[in-house]
Amino acid sequence: MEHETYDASQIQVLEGLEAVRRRPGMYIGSTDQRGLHHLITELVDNSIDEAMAGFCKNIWITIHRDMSITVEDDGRGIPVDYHEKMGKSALEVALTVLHAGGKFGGSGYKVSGGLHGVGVSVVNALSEWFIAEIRRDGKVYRQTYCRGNPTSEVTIIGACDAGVSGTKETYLADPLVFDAETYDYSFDTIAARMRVLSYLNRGVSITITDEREGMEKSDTFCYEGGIVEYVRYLNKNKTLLHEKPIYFSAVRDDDEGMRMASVEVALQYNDGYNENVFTFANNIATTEGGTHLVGFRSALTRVINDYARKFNFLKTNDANLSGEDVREGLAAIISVKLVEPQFEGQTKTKLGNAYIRNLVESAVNSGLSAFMEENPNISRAIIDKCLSASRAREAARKARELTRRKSALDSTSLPGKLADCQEKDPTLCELFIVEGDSAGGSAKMGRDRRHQAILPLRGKILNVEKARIDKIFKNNEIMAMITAFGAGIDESFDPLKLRYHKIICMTDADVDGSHIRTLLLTFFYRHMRKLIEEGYVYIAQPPLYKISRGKFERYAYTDEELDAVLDEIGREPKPTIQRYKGLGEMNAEQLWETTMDPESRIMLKVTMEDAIEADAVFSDLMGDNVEPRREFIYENAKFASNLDV
Ligand code: 0RA
Repeated sequence: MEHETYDASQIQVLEGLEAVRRRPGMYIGSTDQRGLHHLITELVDNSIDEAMAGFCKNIWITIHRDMSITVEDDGRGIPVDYHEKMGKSALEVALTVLHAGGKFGGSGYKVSGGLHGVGVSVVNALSEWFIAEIRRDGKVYRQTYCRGNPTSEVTIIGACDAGVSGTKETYLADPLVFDAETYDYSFDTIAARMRVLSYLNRGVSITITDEREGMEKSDTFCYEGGIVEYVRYLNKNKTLLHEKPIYFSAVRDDDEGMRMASVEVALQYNDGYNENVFTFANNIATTEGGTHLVGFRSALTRVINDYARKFNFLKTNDANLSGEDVREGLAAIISVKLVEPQFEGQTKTKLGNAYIRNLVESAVNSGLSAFMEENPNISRAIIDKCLSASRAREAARKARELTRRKSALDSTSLPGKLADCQEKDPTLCELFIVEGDSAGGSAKMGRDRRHQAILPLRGKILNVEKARIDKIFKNNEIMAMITAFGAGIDESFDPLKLRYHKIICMTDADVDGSHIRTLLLTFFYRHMRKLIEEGYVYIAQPPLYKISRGKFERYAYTDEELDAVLDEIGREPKPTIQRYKGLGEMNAEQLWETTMDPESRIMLKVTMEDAIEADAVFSDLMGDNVEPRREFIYENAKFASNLDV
């Protein structure tokens, strides 16, 4: 047969999308729930690009009942005209050619978001079906696809008002590609991401709607104040040193006058002891920092020290305020948008472009020093705060030295209530942190003492959100954990010294249990962040129910599971259903077989997938305001993802 229309670009397209289907992880990171959510982000990023170019105001995301997803915007609409070189419409090119999405034909597309920048064709390739609907020039165009291959031409399916335009994409993520066990959307996770995106792109309205049965809800995020409102949000339950966040921005153009980069900074001090500085490059959270953060920090330290010297808050013989001193109680957002961002570091979340340091540094230098000159009262409050941070740090250093001398930080003197395991290889060892003495007793008896250690927590765990480091070192429960873990704390925390590679929080499935778990996670997050980042922390999942009838005995860990068991064994004749309220209700053997036995237990691995959202949650929970805390606890803790069976 003759192949007259044999077309090299066609082959490349297929190879491109085939590669995506063959190795999806290379393009979207993973095929678990995270990868599933990544597809949504990928489409939303394109709409955000359109918004950044000034043409789109609204974005709508819908989770449908059949688990398909729609992302729609009111931008100009992906062009549908015929693409001479490619031999097909621009729309089809965008949907079938890797890296083509949004990068062609348009002006104003210099700054592009997207973690991998792979675009809509990757989503198309990984979808069982995909429908693109474009509104432009008074017409509605539509094209359909199956696993990346067009199943129709671009067809005009109707008319719309001439002034109306936009892009609507609906797809079903391919069940052949994504892991069945985690094929599920989390409204909260998506909403958290959309909230951040709308803070970072002022004025863009993002609506997310869940149509799934029994889960119907909708949320809209739109912040006219952009990152200024983001900073207010970070500080929302805090006592403030100044009412309005301080804001600066700057841009840099290249020699031809093309926009190369823009930077925005918003900051506000509260009277607390923590630092909440979050940085972004092209809407991507740069959790490893980078040149923008370096520029910010050095300008902040310099401006505050200069001011303190000039107005004699620091005397000639006083040492300078340290970087840590000037960041105590600081909430800040740094958002840069730039052409060709370089992402470096272990997780590719460290901004590398060197010139950005200068841009941010000079923006903060001039902006902040002008602000301080004009606002002496606020400046005095900030400097007072920094000075007291400096004094506290000195006291803490002494306290630390004292504890060190008592060798409390040294694992040769393990805490008395720790029931350690026999194994010494940390990779094989697990530590269960158990709430209360009675559960602690059962856990000690039920465990496999060869590799499982038990640390019962008795007294109150300190709320570290509200305590400076010197106080933290005086808390028994915290000291017991530090010593048991053996890896130090804060800057000196070293995961290589950990004595256990699984640290498992085992708390009751009630409000108190959830509060204790949150206190623990807050402590880890604030003082041993690597513990969470590097995946050492787990949450034990004790069963909620025991179902028994005669000799039959089964545990259920969720309400759905209870239903399934009842379906299986029949609801008549009536089985006995015991609802566990606390770990203490189980004896040693039950605790072992339901919760601790590595062969059969279910544990949730704690991740910092979204450190910013987590931090907002921590602040809600631990801040000065009591009300949000209640709300949250009843909504139940959301730190855990990644089922680790
Ligand atoms: C290229 C050129 C033009 C618009 C777009 C891409 C575009 C892409 C996406 C993806 C999702 N939403 C989008 N909206 C717009 C502009 C062409 C023109 O009208 O001049």
